[in-house]
Amino acid sequence: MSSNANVYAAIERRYPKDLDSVCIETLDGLTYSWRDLHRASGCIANWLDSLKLKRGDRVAVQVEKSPECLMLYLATLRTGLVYVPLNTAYQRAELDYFLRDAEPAVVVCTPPRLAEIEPIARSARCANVVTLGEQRDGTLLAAAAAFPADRDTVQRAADDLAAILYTSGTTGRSKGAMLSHRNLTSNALTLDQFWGFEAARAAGKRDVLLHALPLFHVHGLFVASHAALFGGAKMLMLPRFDLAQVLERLPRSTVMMGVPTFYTRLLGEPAFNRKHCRSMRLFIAGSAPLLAETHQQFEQRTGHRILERYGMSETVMLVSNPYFESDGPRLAGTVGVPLPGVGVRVVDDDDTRCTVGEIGAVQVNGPNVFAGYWCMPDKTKDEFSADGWFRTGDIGYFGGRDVPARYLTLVGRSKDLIISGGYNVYPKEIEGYIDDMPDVDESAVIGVPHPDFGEAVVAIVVGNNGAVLEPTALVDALKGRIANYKVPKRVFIVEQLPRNTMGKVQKNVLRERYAGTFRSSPAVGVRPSSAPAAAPK
Ligand code: MCA
Repeated sequence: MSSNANVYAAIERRYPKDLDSVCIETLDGLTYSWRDLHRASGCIANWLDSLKLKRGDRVAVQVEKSPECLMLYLATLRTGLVYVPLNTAYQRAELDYFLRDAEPAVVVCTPPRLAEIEPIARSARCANVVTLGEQRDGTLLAAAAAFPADRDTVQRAADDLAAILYTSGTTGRSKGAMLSHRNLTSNALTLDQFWGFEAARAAGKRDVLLHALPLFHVHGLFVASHAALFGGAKMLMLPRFDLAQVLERLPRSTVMMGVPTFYTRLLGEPAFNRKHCRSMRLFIAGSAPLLAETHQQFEQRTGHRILERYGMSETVMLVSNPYFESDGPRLAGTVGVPLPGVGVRVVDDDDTRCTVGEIGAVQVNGPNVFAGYWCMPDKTKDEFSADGWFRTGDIGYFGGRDVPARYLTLVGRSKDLIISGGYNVYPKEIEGYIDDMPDVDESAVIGVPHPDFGEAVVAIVVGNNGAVLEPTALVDALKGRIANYKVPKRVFIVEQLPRNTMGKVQKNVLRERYAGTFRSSPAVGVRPSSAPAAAPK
């Protein structure tokens, strides 16, 4: 048994026997075999080695989703470097922060943004800036093509750093969650068993995973891609969630992972029905709460009970509804049971366990829990209890009426977090930008219900000395400075913000006051399908 704890060594040990079988099929029908993946990531890894970097140096990547992006991730693992994926929506100010914080030795960006990003990388003392396009173009692949494919995977210890995932910070400053090889491998192996990939292989079946998530977050990169790579499954890789393209490929798929918006959009398509799901064995939802009514509507429409699970960038997956009946029922409205080998507890303010049914703070420990935040030892210390459990920042309880005691229900977040279409948005960051604008006295940013994204960002703004503020001007000023998904979908100008006797802004009052903002609006943010919804063939 190899003692190499490198994630890639674990993936390689599990490659299917037939290396020439298809591993990835793209939107255009292009196919990549497992051998292609292994050889191409080998060439990129050998190019990375030619830069004479040190183990643990960072590779920051802000590129569109593609098989080559996944190969770059695998190459980073194979060389013992640290992969730092960045949301493609991040703008200059955000990138400047991430690159100065992570101090990467390599930055990989899209060809069109090279002129904008290169100076930012240079100012963060990064000497190697290369590009990767969506159509196998860019300087990275051109450079790697000059290198041989053969190489070994460097030896890594279980607790060596494999990736840094930036997760927005309650105080507005994003924090780099440091994930080790052990965090990633232990979670992938657990999910391989718990979600039935292992059983499918044992039954001689090969899963086909429909992959429509971005590759710069845990969900799309470590949960979906690792499920396929550790499970020997074929990936039907879509650039993003496009309703028509998903409908067209569902009949050839067996597993799909998505945020709740994926499922509400499928339900919003009258043509979507059981025939699309005839080969499917599993629909998984996560990254944001799945409404029990969505769960029920989906089951009525398709006969499938969506499996909801609960994860974080800091812990990968920690709780999941069961796949196998023998592990228990799939209960709408709960996030399921702690995964095998993962400890989850609900505690009061003194970190004392709550009784079943009692609401408290959710804490976790186990091989999936990260080592801490990059260059933030004090912040890291605050996030762990004295006995070493990670404070998730979520509120919940075990059990409940007709719910077994080991099932966890989340009821909210102690941190001021908005989850919009599966993306985390922290109000403090947006409030900071708005409050810096001329004529603005103060602002409050909240999340309100949204038919498509689940929650949408809304800003309530007070002008300076009665200055007349123009909502669209505020939105335009924000666009181009921060990622679009963080920009308030609506801005309300008010005389003053509601405050409690302590003078603290009462965001709960604002959430109630503006709860109906999007109630009747059409599901905005829904990309017009590239073609009329495909009825299953
Ligand atoms: C796009 N827009 C959004 C969002 N996405 N606005 C708010 N929230 C969003 N999530 C805006 C765009 O800025 C654009 O605005 C307009 O909507 C249309 O953009 P488009 O790209 O066409 O949007 P879309 O294709 O409809 O994307 C919606 C989406 C996408 C499919 C829900 O956001 C998505 O794939 N979300 C998944 C995110 C994810 O992977 N989360 C996992 C992280 P404008 O018109 O003004 O330009 S959480 C995680 O990893 C943890 C560990 C876990 O447990 O999973």
